[in-house]
Amino acid sequence: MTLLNKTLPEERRGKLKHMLAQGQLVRAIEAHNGLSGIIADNARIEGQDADGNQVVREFDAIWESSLTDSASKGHPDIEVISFDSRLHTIHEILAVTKKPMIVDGDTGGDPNMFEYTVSKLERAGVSAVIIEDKVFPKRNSLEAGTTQTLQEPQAFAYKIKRGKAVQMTDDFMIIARLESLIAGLGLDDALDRARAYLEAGADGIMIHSKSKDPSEILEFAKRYQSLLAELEMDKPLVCVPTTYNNIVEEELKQSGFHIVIYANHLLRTAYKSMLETARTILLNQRSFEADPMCAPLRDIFDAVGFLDVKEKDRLDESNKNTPVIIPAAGRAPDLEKVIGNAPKAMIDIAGKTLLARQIKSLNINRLTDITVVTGHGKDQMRAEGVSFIEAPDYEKNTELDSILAAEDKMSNGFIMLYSDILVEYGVFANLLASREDIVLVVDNSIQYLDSVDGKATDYVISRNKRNLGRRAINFDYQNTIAKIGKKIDPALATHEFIGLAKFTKTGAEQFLETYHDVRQNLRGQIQEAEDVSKFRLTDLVQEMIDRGFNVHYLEIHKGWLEIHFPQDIELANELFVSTTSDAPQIPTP
Ligand code: SPV
Ligand code: MG
Repeated sequence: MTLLNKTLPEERRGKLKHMLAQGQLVRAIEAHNGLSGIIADNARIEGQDADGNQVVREFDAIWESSLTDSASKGHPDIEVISFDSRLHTIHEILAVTKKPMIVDGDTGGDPNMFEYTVSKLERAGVSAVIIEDKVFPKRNSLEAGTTQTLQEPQAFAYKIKRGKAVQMTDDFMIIARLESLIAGLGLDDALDRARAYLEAGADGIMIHSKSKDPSEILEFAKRYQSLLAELEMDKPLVCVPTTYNNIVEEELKQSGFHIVIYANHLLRTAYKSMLETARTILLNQRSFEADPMCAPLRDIFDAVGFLDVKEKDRLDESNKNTPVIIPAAGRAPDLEKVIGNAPKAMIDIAGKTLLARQIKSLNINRLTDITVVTGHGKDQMRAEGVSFIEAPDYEKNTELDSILAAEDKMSNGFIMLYSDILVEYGVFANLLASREDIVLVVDNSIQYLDSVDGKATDYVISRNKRNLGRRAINFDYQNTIAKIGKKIDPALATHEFIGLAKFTKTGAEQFLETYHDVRQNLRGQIQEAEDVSKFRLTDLVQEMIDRGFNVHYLEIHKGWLEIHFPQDIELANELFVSTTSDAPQIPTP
């Protein structure tokens, strides 16, 4: 649940009346703040009843109790908490819930005050207010020995009339609460008062009792039905079975009750367990022993919408303009006969350079911060909408050094794309959506096809068991790489790294930390590189894996081309010429 409860006041307000019109027993539970409101809104059980019927049970409405609102603010229930403060709690609960709310309006104050109360509650989307016929300032009804003074019935009836006159919709209900039994005035007094309040326009009656035995409220319910028949009215009856808590809902329903309110139970359980936890910590002088008494933090995060926020942050992060680094400084010895001294990025594929096609694929995925690292043939490098930087000492360096030439683009995460590959648009989209910190795009076709002779391939061995079945689902978090390198036995390889990878901010930190450590502190053979000066990207990735960093992969099946040999250019030309226009189409990169 989040603040985005998507329930407008006008949608919520009429829900209570609607439920009552359906003839259902409305089950309400108390809430005293946003979190308990979320519990009231979400609590649900599902299972089979004693007869084997499938049942789903939840609360239908929320009771915004004066007792628990006051107690949660550390105050007694004596109308000392201002209406504004109560309204604050009410708004807090409404913001995070969908269910209808019944507000405990205490005595309602004088008729003028009550008009404002009705107006504000109705506007907020509250479905009903229940006011009790005590004299202001009232005392809570449940404490034995408390003096309870009731208001003169006609004065209370007048207050109800005034309230009914200011309400603006038919949805809102004003329910009169009878305190005759609490004050020891008996059933006759209660029924006389019920008659007066109904005649004044009350939308229902709540009969309150602090007896442990439900017989007096059951007797009231019987006589209330006769009263309604006499008045030719049909108005709901409400009870609060806090003290007579043995009776079950179905019996209350059969006895003529329409709304049952569990008025204080969430606050009471919270108080008890908070006290126990506090004492347990004091006793042990640490929180270890108290931990099993606590809800996991993640449950709280989930309930209050923090996990939703985290997910949205992640999407924002992955959708923002992640910098792309294209290392394009190397020679292309296998292509020199065709392209001479030109860099591979400038190879013409059906009328456009390879680099221009890469830029288009990136832009379509809203990736526009592109840095091309040049070196060999740099004077011939041309492209719109990218920045060029020159790799230092590019004749001697590896592609990893070229990538690192763009180190200042890496701090918030980056995408690395080799300059000699063409990739379907959707692969970038999937890569951007991936959750993990380091994700390499790998092709699984080598499990089914022979690798190309003479071409050094970046083999990958996945940690997952090879799935030979026809059907499978991949979960991103499970897709981790065990080994990567050119010297891996092709028979053991599960995938081939295509030359596209994503690093989040954290992934980039791990990448740079490992790179700089290796460059500064290690000498001689490192992974497949015989010397640190020959250290390549795949060596660095393997080194990171060996140091315990998780390197994930995004698996594809074909969907990309590598331009390595003259025949690759021919194939690319064939594929791209066969598409008639520049318009994006699947799978045109
Ligand atoms: C409340 O919950 O505040 C009530 C019910 O008014 S009782 O405490 O039983 O009076
Ligand atoms: Mg109350």
